[in-house]
Amino acid sequence: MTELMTAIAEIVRAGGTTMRQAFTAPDKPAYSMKGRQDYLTATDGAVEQLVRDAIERHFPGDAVLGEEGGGSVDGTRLWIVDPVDGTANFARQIPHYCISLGLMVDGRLEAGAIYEPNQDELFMAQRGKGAWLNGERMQVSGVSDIKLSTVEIGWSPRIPVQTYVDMVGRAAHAGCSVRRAGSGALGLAYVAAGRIEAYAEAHINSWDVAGSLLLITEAGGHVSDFWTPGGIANGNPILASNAALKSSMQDLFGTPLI
Ligand code: LIP
Repeated sequence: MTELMTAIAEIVRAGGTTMRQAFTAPDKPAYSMKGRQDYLTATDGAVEQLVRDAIERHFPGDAVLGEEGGGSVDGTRLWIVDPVDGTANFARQIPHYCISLGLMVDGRLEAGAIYEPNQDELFMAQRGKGAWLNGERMQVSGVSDIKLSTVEIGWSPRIPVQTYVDMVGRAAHAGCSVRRAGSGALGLAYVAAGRIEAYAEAHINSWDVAGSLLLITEAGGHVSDFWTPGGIANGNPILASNAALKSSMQDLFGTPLI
């Protein structure tokens, strides 16, 4: 493992340990609402600060953009972090959440990691060096029949209800098994791990995807062009798919895959 990936692994594992301690503490994490169906816990802020401090130690001078603290949207070296992706799950004691961390250099993702502390699963990728799950090489699934596929379709209050309903309806009529588990970052990591065939969402934020997108392409899958225009600052729609269903998924969701 390269020095960069060793540092990233250390940072996301430390964040995950903090999450897990809060999640299992006798006094369950209190939460507030940032908006409709938009949860916030003290752990979100604590983990993001842990990540910011660690990046300053390991990579002084690098820029950081975080879901809770905001920050730069440009910079030669930019770290993009979602300290707790799946906050609604975390707040409601559903063990399906993760920390997501991605490194962008000159506007291109160079490394990414997702850590899910409940299963102790560390998903990592570095450009050109493959994608790994707990040290084992990851590969997207080989499922080539859409009627045998599982697709996760993300939801948030940021999109009109009918948009989401239409996406679910199209996928279900195409024969997909449709799920929604509440963490976009984990759903994308599961595409890379071959656990599901595709992930789609009508709008998702940069911090939700920055740790996962490279996992998918390094595992042989395809993703839509999330970053332009303005993906870092404003988010965008996202589609990710295995290779065998690339054409079917881009036709189904009307989103070109790279
Ligand atoms: C999550 C996102 C995703 C959405 C989830 C949730 P958060 O982000 O990864 O876009 O489908 O409902 O919003 O708020 O848990 O960090």
